Amino acid sequence: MDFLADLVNLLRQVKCIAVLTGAGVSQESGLRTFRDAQTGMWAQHKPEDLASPEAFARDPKLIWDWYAMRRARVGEVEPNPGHFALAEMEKMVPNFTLITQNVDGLHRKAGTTNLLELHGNLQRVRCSECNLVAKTWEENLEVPRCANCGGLLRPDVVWFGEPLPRAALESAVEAARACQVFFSIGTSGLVQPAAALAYAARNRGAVLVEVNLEPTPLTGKTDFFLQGRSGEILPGLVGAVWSP
Ligand code: BV8
Ligand code: ZN
Repeated sequence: MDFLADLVNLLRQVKCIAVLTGAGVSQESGLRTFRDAQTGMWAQHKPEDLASPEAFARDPKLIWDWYAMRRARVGEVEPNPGHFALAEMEKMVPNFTLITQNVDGLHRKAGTTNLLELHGNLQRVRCSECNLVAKTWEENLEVPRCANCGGLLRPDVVWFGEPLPRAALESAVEAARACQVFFSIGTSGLVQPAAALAYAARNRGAVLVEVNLEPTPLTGKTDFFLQGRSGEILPGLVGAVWSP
C-alpha cells in the first residue's frame, strides 16, 4: 500500500497521540517564524538575541516594545486550518496531548484543550521581580511596573537560558513517552529541551510523523515525513483519517 494509506490506516487505530508544534504552524496565520528575517525597526535584531534575560536587563524598553509589537500582531491574526485540524484531531483520539513551543495562544483560540505551552504565552505579562501576573498595565513611554512591588513587568515567556515551566515539561515528557504516534509539526527542532521530546517518544517505540516545509535534523529519523504547509497537510490528513 502507499505511504499515505499506511499512515491513514495507522492513525485510524491509535488511541494515544502526542503533538509538538513550532512557529511553522502559525506561519499561515501571518506570524513570522523564529528564523524568518525580521522587518522594519526589528530587522537588525535576531530574535534569539532579544529573547533573553540579558537583553531585557540591558535594555528593558527595547525588549518590552518588541513583545508589545508581537502581542499586537497576535491580536490581529486568527488560527489557520492547521490549528483547527489539530483541535479536530483531539476530539477524535481518546488520549491526545498538544505540546507547543509557540507563545501566540493560537492553539487555544482554535479550540485545543489539552495544551502544554512549554515556552509560555506572550499575551500574559508578569513581574520580573515577584512573578505576579499583571491583569492590566499602562502602555506608556516607560516599561510598566508591577502594582505589587514596583518591579519591571515582562512577557510571561521562557527566554533562552531560562528553565521551562516544570509541570508543563514533565507532562510533555510523560505524553511523549506514552504516545503511540508523535507528530513534530512546523518546528526546526533546534531548541532544547523541546526538540528532545521526539527522541523520547521514538525511544519508547512511538511512530514519528513530521509535517514541515523543509527537512530538519529529525527528518532522517521519522517514519513519515510530509513536506509542505501544515495548514494544507493537516486538514487533508485529519479528513482522510476521521472524516465522518
Ligand atoms: C534552557 C519564547 C536551561 C520566547 C523560545 C547548545 C546546545 C543545546 C542547547 C543549548 C545550547 N546552548 C543553549 C542551549 C539551550 C537553549 C537552546 O536550545 N538554544 C538553541 C538555540 C541551541 N535552550 C534554552 O535556553 C531553554 N532553556 O535550556 O534552560 C536551564 C535549566 C535550568 C535552570 C536554568 C536554565 C529555553 C528555550 C526557550 C526559548 N524561548 N520562545 C519568544 O518566543 O520570544 S524558543 C523560540 O524559538 C520559539 O518559541 C520556538 O520554540 C523556537 C523557534 O523554533 P521553531 O518553533 O522551530 O521555529 P523556527 O522558526 O526555528 O522553525 C520553524 C519551522 O517551521 C521551520 O523548519 C520551517 O521550515 C517550518 N515552517 C515554516 N512555515 C511552515 C513550516 N512548516 C509547516 N508549515 C508552514 N506553513
Ligand atoms: Zn512585582
